[in-house]
Amino acid sequence: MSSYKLTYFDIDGGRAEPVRIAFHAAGIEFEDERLTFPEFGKMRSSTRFNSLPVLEVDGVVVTQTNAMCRYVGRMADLYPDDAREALYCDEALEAAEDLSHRIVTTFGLEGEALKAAREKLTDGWLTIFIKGFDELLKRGGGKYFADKRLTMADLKVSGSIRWLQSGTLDHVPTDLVQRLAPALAEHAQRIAEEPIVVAYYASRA
Ligand SMILES: N[C@@H](CCC(=O)N[C@@H](CS)C(=O)NCC(=O)O)C(=O)O
Repeated sequence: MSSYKLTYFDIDGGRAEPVRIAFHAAGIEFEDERLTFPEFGKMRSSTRFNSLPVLEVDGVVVTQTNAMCRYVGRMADLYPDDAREALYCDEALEAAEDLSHRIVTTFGLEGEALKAAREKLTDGWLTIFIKGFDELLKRGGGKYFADKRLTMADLKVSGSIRWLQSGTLDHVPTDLVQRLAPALAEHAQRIAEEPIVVAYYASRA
């Protein structure tokens, strides 16, 4: 039996969260190493690309969240077998990564500079990505992004949407998604209520 260790920040969210949920859904035990930000600061330069998450599979280190999403997603039956549906799933996974990178460019700013950057982000990239995800959801049939069933794409994109709605991103209106794409807001809520997601958080309680 293989051993798995997933290292990420001590938050219930972010890049590693879909991977944690998928491990749990697959019934695969894994070491869930959770670091504080200062702890990460100390070991940052020892990670391959100076970032988290890092997954160890039988002691072999792997990086890149979407690679992990596909790998663990297959084991959890949360990744399409069909090549076309996998393409759709991947498109949503990669777009969610791009969205994170756009948001991260505003980290570290303060005061008026932060306000200006977040307002520009809201009217620019956030609007573009929200509308884009809405389009992907419509293409998938309105309920899921791919394969007419729950996949890693739903777990990942709904996490991003909940982040936008959370109020933790100062100057990003929490009702932005609801205003621009109500179906996407409804999707995020529905995915949070999916049995495998509920079961994962129950296991954390
Ligand atoms: N392409 C990488 C990006 C990883 C990444 O940027 N992770 C963030 C945390 S979610 C990080 O470690 N940032 C620390 C830093 O840039 O110093 C992936 O998909 O895993």
